[in-house]
Amino acid sequence: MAGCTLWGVTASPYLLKMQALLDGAGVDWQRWPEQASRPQALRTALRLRRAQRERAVRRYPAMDPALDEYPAVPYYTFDGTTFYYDSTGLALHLDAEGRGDHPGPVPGDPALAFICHLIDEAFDEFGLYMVHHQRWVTSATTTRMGQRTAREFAPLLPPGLGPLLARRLYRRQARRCPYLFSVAPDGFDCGMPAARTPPARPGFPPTHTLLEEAWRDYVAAVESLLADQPYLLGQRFTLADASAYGQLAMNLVDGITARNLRRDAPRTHAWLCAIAAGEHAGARGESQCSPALRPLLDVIGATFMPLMAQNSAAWEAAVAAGETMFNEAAFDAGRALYDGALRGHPFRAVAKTFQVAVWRELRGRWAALPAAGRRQLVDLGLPATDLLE
Ligand SMILES: N[C@@H](CCC(=O)N[C@@H](CS)C(=O)NCC(=O)O)C(=O)O
Repeated sequence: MAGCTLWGVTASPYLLKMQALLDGAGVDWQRWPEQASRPQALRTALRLRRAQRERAVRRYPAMDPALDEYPAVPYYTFDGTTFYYDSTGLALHLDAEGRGDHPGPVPGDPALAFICHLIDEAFDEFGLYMVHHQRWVTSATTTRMGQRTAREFAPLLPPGLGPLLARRLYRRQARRCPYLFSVAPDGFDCGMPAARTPPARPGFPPTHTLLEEAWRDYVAAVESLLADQPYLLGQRFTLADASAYGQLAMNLVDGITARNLRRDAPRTHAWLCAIAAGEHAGARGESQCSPALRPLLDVIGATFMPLMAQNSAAWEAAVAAGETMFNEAAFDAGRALYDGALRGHPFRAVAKTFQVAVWRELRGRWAALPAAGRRQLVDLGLPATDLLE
């Protein structure tokens, strides 16, 4: 079976998710540029750049050109010419094309498949905010992400430029914290120089407590679930595990957060390390919606789901008011901003089109679920279903 070439860096939770999906499917992979020769890395970087310019990069099964945007990383290709992006897209790609010789990453049962996609998107969209905050705020003094990423880009860099890239990455990512929902209180000090200190922003309520409480609750929910079963949805590895792994494992290299994980959630820490080592490949067995899922569904229903609903409402209102700029460009320009609240914590954020697409897709899956499946999930304790209607 043809292998897969991933384009990205281990600093990205979505790349970690892609690696785990490929291991789970038994598909060989390489991570470029780090594992490529200089000519291979330069040629692929040029090809990818051209494909982006020509809007020829694909998303499986389809891209929504109005709402979706190309990321910086990761990308994947099976033939070195056709490039794809999106980690959930890779899961569906593997599933549909029966690549690999293991059962697909999405359970067949419709109600289970819905929960699988809900957990996947919750970690993709809200998980990112929590782990980015853990890296750049909680682990600001111990993360080595800059040097690590510069090392992984080395095949593309002129000799000696690594340290400069590392320095720029630290500053860039700290500066981007408010766009990724992590807003510091005024006068915040993380023990680092100002250029590496995640900023406050006038008019934006601080969100550090919100994100730290949520991270603690997500981790505790996973820890209790893994006491009952080897994976989030039962006996075998699914897309839900790949997504939770991608986000939570991102912090395994960040020092303070990794230590906190090992201390407060030893089972989860060991689970993440086992998936990183590919031990989930070939895991067989049934998937099921266990009552032990309840704490995880509760925190998803109090964070991810209401955030997606508020983001979609803000986007619709902005479009109705003639706004055309969204996502990071709008955030930097102070446009398409909205006020909301999660778990009693106020926040200010920018309307994100790609999250409108995520929420629209999830609501579509809920609407397509047979009534018996919805009832089963409501009986299981799935919260906030009114937001899905
Ligand atoms: N939906 C994409 C998300 C990819 C993504 O957001 N990647 C981040 C890096 S981890 C990115 O490109 N952020 C924009 C940037 O850093 O400029 C996936 O699942 O693969």
